[in-house]
Amino acid sequence: MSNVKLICPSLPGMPWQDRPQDCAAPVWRYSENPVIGRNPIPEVARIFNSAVAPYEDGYIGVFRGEQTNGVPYIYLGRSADGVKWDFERSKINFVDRNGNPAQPVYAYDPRLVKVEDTYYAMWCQDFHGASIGLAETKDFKTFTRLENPFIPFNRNAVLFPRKINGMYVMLSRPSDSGHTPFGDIFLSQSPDMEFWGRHCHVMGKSGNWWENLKVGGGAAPIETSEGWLLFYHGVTGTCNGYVYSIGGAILNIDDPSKVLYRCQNFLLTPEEWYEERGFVPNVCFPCATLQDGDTGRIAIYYGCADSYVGLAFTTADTVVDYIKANSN
Ligand code: BMA
Repeated sequence: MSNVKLICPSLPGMPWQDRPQDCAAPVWRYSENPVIGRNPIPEVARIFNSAVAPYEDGYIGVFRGEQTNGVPYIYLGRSADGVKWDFERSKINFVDRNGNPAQPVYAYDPRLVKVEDTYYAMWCQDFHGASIGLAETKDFKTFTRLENPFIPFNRNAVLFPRKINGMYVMLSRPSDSGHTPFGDIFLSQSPDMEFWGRHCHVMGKSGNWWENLKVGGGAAPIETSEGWLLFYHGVTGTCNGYVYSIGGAILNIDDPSKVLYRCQNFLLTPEEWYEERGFVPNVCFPCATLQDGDTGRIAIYYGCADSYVGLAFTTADTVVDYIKANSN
């Protein structure tokens, strides 16, 4: 038995289910999935690829809502238990530093990461092509846009939850303007969340069939005694389109551009009806986790088939041991 420590606060009320007796997998699904179904609020047909965080007595999140006009946007949601969510009817209103409206044309695949006393949301938006949008909030009432960190084309930005060697650190995935058939994970640093540089390559596609086309950052990396635990998505191409699975890697704690271990097996791949059937079939797309520093429990929020949000569970010991044992 290993004893991997999660270096994070305790979160005793987080969603949790023990691994079923008959399950040997390193990550297991919540029995009541999907936790967000279709038509969650008027004018929003589907919510998926969304991110949550502990906030006050419960949880808060930024949710990708596919409007009934087909344009994706970000909606705020709140939950007492992390499972049952209430959404605001209207989209998040972004403002610039002067308080003037600063709405992106569209916004999708948001992540939400707290660094020190500020929550940062990052998403994909139009900036003369697909690129990363960034905003900060302290109260979830005012979302202030920051400079776009990267030029187009780029997607899947994920901030680390603390500064490393005094710098903010963000993963991203340079891409093209379409359903990009390639993509590696890069790392960039900033002293102030405005100027980004020191770009490094972290990892690309691999020879493992489930991630032999492209990879992209998923949930904000989790600090552990073994390094940064990264859940990411890996994509393969089939004669019927892309298949998105969840992969796992462990990055060096002081220099997370260095991959210490990378699991050759997927951690979760489309198997259930809500992952295999939907607007885009065969998609498991992780965007956030909750974790409890006392027990090592981890809950993964992932988009399912571009139609639903699912929850899956693991523990620090289980998943880190599995990644290390199956690393190539
Ligand atoms: C990617 C993104 C994701 C989506 C996935 C599968 O390019 O657009 O939002 O989940 O494709 O359609």
